[in-house]
Amino acid sequence: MTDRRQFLLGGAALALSGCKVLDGATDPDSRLRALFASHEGLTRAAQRALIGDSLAPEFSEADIRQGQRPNGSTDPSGAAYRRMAASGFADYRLTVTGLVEAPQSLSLAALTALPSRTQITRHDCVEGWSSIARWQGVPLGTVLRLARPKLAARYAVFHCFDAIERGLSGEIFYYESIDLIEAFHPQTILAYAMNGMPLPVANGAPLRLRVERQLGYKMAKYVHGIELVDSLAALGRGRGSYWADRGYEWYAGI
Ligand SMILES: Nc1nc2c(c(=O)[nH]1)N[C@H]1C(S)=C(S)[C@@H](COP(=O)(O)O)O[C@H]1N2
Ligand SMILES: [Mo]
Repeated sequence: MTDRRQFLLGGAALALSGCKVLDGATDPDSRLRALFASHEGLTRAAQRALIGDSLAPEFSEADIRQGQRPNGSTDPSGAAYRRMAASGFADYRLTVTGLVEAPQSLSLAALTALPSRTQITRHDCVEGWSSIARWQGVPLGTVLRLARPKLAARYAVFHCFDAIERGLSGEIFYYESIDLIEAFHPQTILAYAMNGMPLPVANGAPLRLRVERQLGYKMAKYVHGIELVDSLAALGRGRGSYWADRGYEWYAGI
């Protein structure tokens, strides 16, 4: 409110003072300067209201009370995944495809060689439980920058190894998506370690997404592919994620 009022007052001052405004701009006490300052404040407030500037809370080691409870898929049964797991994910590749200038195929060694971020955060599952754990991984933004997103890219889609459903029409593999603002958020990481250990299979080995401002189902486990797209219409039933296609929110803000 204050910003808005100052902005309006500043506008009136500008209109009244006519051609003197440029001189006034060098005077530190001038209303014109106040106008510029409050206008900057307004722009920042408007942008933040739109894109969100919040960091999810981070905790201390002492807040980690129990292991991360595995939920959803906990042991993908596909032959390719089982083979990879048996060899310690030595053959694992993360692909980055779609609307990018430089498609990527990254080994775990390549991913862990990139600068990492570690964060102790709380995971909230829509089913009503939470747990605090320490996650280490490479910021998703770092990986996307390697692939150089094209201007048309709007969403990052995550393709996973686990068949979450087996029906008459075949297997449905878990899929999720976030927009590029969330993708470049500093706490959005591709985690390969949890509580100081390599990520266990039950929690999404070898690589799982952490999107700390949203609910657990957004945090795709067993990720093998990231695809940049301009629309979610062609994915699943068109709402952007396995669970969004089944009635949950696509933007699952906490
Ligand atoms: N690939 C994949 N990712 C997934 C799921 C899943 O079944 N498959 N379940 C989701 C849900 S509902 C939750 S709460 C978290 C659970 O993560 P955790 O097993 O590490 O606790 O993973 C999410 N990501
Ligand atoms: Mo969940």
